[in-house]
Amino acid sequence: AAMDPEKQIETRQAGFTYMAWNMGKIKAQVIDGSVEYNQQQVEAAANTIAAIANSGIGALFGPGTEQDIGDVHTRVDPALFENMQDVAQLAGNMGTAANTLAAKAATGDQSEIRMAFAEVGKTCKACHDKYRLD
Ligand code: ASC
Repeated sequence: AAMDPEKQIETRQAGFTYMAWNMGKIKAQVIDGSVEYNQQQVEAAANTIAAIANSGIGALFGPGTEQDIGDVHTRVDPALFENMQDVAQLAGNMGTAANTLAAKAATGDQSEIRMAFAEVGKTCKACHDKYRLD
């Protein structure tokens, strides 16, 4: 049975929030240096991002999820639902970049991780710029 629209919105937001938390861990360790680098932690974070990015999160943008439902607010641009092919490509780019980040994280090469992290961030932003409101 398909998840109801409200639950789809909440679940996709949970996924993106969880990715963002893991992006933040990598950023702190390899970009900002505010937290000491720990290869195992960065690798786990990258693997988590890749798993979510490749989880088929697009299935949570079903009919009825293009606008707020009661207290559940979504920033999605309704235009997303008219451009699912483009969205699938953007999502695919994120999955590919996330897989590369996971592979680099496994090597422990911080310079390579830094570059791969930036590439993942670009794929997040590409979709936000096109299909996220406010
Ligand atoms: C993150 C995060 C995003 C993206 C975006 C990249 O860490 O939470 O939404 O990267 O900021 O530009």
